[in-house]
Amino acid sequence: MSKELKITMLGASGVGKTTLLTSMYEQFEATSSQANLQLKPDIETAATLERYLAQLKTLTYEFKAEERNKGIRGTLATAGPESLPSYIFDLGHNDQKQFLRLLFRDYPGGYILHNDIAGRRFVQKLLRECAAVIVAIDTPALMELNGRWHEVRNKPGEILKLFKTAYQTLDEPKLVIFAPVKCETYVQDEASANKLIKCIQERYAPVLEFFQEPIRADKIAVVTAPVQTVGCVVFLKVEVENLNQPRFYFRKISFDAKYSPKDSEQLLRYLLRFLLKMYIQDRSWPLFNPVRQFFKPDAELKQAVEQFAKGCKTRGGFAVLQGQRLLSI
Ligand SMILES: Nc1nc2c(ncn2[C@@H]2O[C@H](COP(=O)(O)OP(=O)(O)OP(=O)(O)O)[C@@H](O)[C@H]2O)c(=O)[nH]1
Ligand SMILES: [Mg+2]
Repeated sequence: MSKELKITMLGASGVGKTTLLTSMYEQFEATSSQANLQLKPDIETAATLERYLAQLKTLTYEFKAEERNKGIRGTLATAGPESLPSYIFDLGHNDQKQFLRLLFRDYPGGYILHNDIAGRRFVQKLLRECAAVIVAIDTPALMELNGRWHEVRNKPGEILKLFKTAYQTLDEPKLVIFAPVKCETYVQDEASANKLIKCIQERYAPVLEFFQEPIRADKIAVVTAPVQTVGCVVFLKVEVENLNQPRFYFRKISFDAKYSPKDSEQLLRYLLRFLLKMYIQDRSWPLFNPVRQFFKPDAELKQAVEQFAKGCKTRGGFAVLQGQRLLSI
């Protein structure tokens, strides 16, 4: 039986789902090898994400940029949800044959809208079958003007409805990572980073309350993990166009600033920490059978993952909001 585990992105259009996936890819190989782990993308995955990486780097070409005319293009699925690829990464150790296949799913953000029946059904299915969910957050929309554009951009109401359907009854534990993107402006010091966490707790309160309900509180781990996907581009201003649509403008921190992403490997560290804990707990959760087969009986591998997972940040905007027990190794 193949050892596969699924992880899905979640978020509205343009919040940064594909960017997060791309910046994780960019950092995976480097960081995992430091921990004596190998995380290899398959050929299609590498080709597609390399292309997105080149697009993402264009964000640093101009000093001032209005979003959407630079960077990654919106994800399309012309042939419907089933035509969307999985992004495949094989996690291994010491070039051993034994590996765990991580399947990441991404899709057009329009799928979370209430009028997209097929898209929503697809996202709900992903939420049920995935061990972990990465909720991408458009941070300038969350933070600027007291969150005036948060609803319009991040659609927290639709996110809540999707979780309410998919997580009504949970048989196995889940990891939910709230990942603020385009957050360079808001994590430059500890005080601003703590303000960012507080805003997430306030503006996603209904979702967090749903996760804390007794029937599921012990089965969901919730983490905040701000990822600086470009590193050198910060928020400049927001202007309101026709139809009351906000347009966000960004600028580079200096003319010659280069593409310098930060912390995208933290998403992998928290994910592996959670999977390792599921293995250690050794409960008969079918979703985690692949993890059991992967770790058993390889003590060295377990140690390598433990080492890697110990690198999880808990400051600078990183925090475990719920389910510490599901992450303590
Ligand atoms: N300013 C700024 N823009 C960014 C950053 N990261 C990504 N972007 C841009 O934000 C836009 C949206 O990012 P995407 O990753 O395409 O968003 P998405 O959630 O995949 O959007 P859909 O595919 O349409 O659902 C793109 O144009 C990115 O290039 C960042 O750190 N700063
Ligand atoms: Mg996309």
